[in-house]
Amino acid sequence: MSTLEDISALLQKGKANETKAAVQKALDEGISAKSVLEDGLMAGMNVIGGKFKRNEVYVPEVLIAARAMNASLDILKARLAESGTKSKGIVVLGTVKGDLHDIGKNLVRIMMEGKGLEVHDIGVDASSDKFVTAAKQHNANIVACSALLTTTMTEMKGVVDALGAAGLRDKLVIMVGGAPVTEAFCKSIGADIYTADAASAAEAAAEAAASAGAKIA
Ligand code: B1M
Repeated sequence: MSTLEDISALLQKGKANETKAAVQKALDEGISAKSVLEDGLMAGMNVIGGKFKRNEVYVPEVLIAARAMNASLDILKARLAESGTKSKGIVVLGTVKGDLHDIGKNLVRIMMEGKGLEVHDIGVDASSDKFVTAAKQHNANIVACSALLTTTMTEMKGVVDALGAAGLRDKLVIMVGGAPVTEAFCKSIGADIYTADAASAAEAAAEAAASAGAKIA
């Protein structure tokens, strides 16, 4: 079995320490962080996702796999966050109300920090009020919302509306993403930017922050 297959298999079993060790081994073997993430960790999580859908595994198994994934992301963090040009920009990032999925959001944070953005992560199950309060408190230029459920993605409209009601809508860029979210959905709720993955989210945020900076100056 290759090291990447090992990572996928260990993650599926929820063996956090062993998954971390295999991730480190893969990096030591010269396998890229991107490949470790996509062909090892995410591949394993997709297998778990399929089994979860078919009721072959249940929430506890998925939770321990998620714990192994989050623990392994800590090791990958430094390598994924390429030391690019620092872009000034302040982001408030969270998973919307009712939604507890945080792995994608955590990846978005890692990638954005890698672009030099200051990211304030308000966690999961974040209400629109929490987004508004954090945006004010940190003087954010970007509010970024993640959702993994078709039942919670609609909360993103609540965030857009709440930012509007607070008079902040024209002062910041609203980004949305997560598996069920689409470009058409983004437009329909009046958000600004949809991206399909964490790396694209970080690139789009850095660009948006750069143009916000230009507007302020
Ligand atoms: Co949940 N779950 N889950 N789950 N879970 C899904 C999402 C599901 C697709 C599984 C399935 O049926 N196949 C399904 C959703 C169906 C739907 O609505 N369409 C589902 C369900 C139904 C549920 C529950 C309702 C199950 C239940 O209780 N009966 C429940 C809901 C709980 C809640 O949130 N209120 C639930 C619970 C859980 C756990 C708690 C057990 C656990 C989460 C643990 C955690 O996150 N710490 C969990 C997990 C792990 C999954 C799967 C297996 C994996 C999700 C994941 O982390 N993927 C998932 C099935 C799957 O995706 N294959 C599933 C890896 C991660 C890197 O990908 O988060 O998509 P992802 O992030 C991607 C992109 O989406 C994007 O970037 C990342 C890649 O670079 N992205 C952004 C994410 N946010 C972004 C923001 C951006 C831009 C891009 O800009 C701001």
